[in-house]
Amino acid sequence: MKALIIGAAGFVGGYLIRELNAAGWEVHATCLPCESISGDCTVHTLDILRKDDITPLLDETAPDVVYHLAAQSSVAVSWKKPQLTAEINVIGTINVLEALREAKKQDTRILLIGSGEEYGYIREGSCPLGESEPLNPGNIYAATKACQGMIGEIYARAYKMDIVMVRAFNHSGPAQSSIFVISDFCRQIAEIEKGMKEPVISVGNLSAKRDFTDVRDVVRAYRLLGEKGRKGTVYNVGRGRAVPIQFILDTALSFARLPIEVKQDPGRMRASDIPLIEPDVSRIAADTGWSAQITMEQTIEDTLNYWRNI
Ligand code: A2R
Repeated sequence: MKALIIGAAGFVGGYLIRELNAAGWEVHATCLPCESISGDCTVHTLDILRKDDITPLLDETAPDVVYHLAAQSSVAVSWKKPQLTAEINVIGTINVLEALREAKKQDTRILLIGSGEEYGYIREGSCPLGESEPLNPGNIYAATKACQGMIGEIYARAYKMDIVMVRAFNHSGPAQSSIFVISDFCRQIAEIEKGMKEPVISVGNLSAKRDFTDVRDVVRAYRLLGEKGRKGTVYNVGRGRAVPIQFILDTALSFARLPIEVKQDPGRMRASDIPLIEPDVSRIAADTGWSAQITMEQTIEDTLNYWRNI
């Protein structure tokens, strides 16, 4: 199998390259001219806003599966730069789909990577969230990802293209930005251990329950969906078992090498934190056999060791 990963310089891209390599795939990967990619793959530069550059790349690489990871993926940035977020996440995706359509690459599968954030302000009692649950995005990033998925469904239906839509819930692991909670706690602990910070960890709402999956499990799901997903179908990717943020804190602290005080920081509390977000992952399990295998304890320990070693 041959893959083209668009937007491979980010957090998930490197893991996906390794996953596909290990399964014997040939991998082509793109990044912006200002970025670089490490891993066993052929690297191309591509800005998805330059549509005319996409078609020659598809011709040159002739992939069986395109993984579309390129995005403006930060919720915080999406509030500050809504036009840019919509441009990259919506127009950029349309550019990729149009290039595939025009190239008449009907047999090329494309995975559009969306987000569990698309469900947004969920109804009470609606967890676990099935893929047919209404989308009610609560931020600009989530709205653009919901739009990406809807456009994907339209292209799949109208042009019979082989498109698979993914709604990935929280994923984490070594090298993730510390704006995300597991990485944030682990980074703080590592900095305390190195004497860079007083022995106090700042935390937000610890009672909210969220669903976390190791990024290495997530990219295995992406590989399997590339191989076995049903065309035109939306898949939740997650563990299917939410835990309170308190569990992450307790686990991370259990690995700490010295006593650490916990301090609630009002700046980290969100006004409208939804108490529970948990996906129903029975569809991906039924169609691909996938389920999350790596324990949260392992993810947290590996992430802490990452921060200790940089
Ligand atoms: O924003 P940058 O400079 O970090 O670059 C990101 C890149 N990217 C683009 N690539 C091609 N053309 C563009 N116009 C463009 N704008 C941004 O896509 C970054 O290198 C990559 C996305 O990687 P991350 O932001 O690290 O996302 P991550 O965690 O790897 O997630 C992969 C996908 C994204 O679509 C998320 O929204 C979704 O999974 O959850």
